[in-house]
Amino acid sequence: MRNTHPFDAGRRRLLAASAGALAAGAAGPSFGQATVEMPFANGHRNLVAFPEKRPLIVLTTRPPQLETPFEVFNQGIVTPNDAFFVRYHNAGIPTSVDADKHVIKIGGNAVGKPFELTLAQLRTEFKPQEYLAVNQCSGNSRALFNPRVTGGQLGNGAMGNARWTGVALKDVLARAQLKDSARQVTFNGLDTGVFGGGDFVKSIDVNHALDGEVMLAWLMNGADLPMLNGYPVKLIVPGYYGTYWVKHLSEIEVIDHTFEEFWMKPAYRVPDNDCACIEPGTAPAATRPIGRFTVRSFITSVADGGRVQAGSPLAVRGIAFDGGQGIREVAWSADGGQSWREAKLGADMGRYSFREFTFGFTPTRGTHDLRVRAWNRSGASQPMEALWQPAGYMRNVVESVKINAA
Ligand SMILES: Nc1nc2c(c(=O)[nH]1)N[C@H]1C(S)=C(S)[C@@H](COP(=O)(O)O)O[C@H]1N2
Ligand SMILES: [Mo]
Repeated sequence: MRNTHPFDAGRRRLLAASAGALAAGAAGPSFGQATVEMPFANGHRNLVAFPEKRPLIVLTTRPPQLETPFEVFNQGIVTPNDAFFVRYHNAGIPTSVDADKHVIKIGGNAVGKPFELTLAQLRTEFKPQEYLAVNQCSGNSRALFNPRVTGGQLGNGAMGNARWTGVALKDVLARAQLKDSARQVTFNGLDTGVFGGGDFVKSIDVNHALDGEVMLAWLMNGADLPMLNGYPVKLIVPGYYGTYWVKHLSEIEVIDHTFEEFWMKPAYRVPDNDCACIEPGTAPAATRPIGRFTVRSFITSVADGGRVQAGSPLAVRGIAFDGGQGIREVAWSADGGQSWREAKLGADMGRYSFREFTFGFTPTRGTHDLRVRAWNRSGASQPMEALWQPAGYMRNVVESVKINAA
């Protein structure tokens, strides 16, 4: 295990990159900086390489909020660490962590035996496990909401699929001697709150925490976690929105009540009904904490507005995922959803992973409105018309990719 972290060396780069982004924002693209136009109003963005990252789409620099350029999702089912999106709420983020000194404190009023774990203990005293799982921000695709909503104006790149290696939270909690009163488990990381909602702390129910799948991971795609993705250890909550995947994990508390501090209430809640949606402009009657992903699918091999050759066979590829049932079927349409055929599914890489699909057709001259729609193994699918909610979470409409064949 190493003491220092490349982020240390990259710290100057972080500052330089931030300054560059600010300068470019103020003075326009005359600095020669790479920029991108996202497909929505006010979608002009800079592409900047933060430490351990390739150039990513910058939403904010302090704290870093970075989106993955969508073409990355066509390059493989696993999202490379240096391309993986970054989301923070508070500016007080760690820029170097001594992995040999890092400890995770386990306590709370519903444990019989509080204790501390070093990373070395975590790695050696429990049985490791690993699986592929998608991490997706609740607000992924928020900028596509209509009517628009406030919050980070993200395109579709606040998601990624990685192989996570760690140990089951269940095994760690087994050492703490949970009391019968245990109701929820809270998670805190090294970053600190400066204003607004304060320190970022999340919670899940104790039954969920003990499901054997929720894990404390120190490897991402076989390598140390990038600093910006939670080095040296991060909570993995497969199938659940990224808000629960607490980075730089340092404190776990088992408590005898439902935790309702800012980041659980009022933040990160959805309308408490079947669609987690309401009519635009109305207010939800009741809310609940956001939970599992809805079903999504994306064409990755061709972008909206793309040009293809008329009369030649076109191979189309994409990805689908859901909250953990696994994808059962993907259908495709080249006529805006009037007629549908079945796509071919790629290898099953686990029920929390992206699932590849492919299909082919020979476009005639003109515009074709391509759509894909996925179903999971319990029959849940995607709506044809976008659902709306005030926080801009959980978008999963069947998207339209219009291509031009000439
Ligand atoms: N410590 C800490 N963990 C955090 C957050 C944070 O602000 N601080 N943001 C959460 C949110 S909302 C998301 S979407 C994911 C993003 O994970 P990533 O930055 O590794 O892609 O981190 C989660 N974990
Ligand atoms: Mo998020």
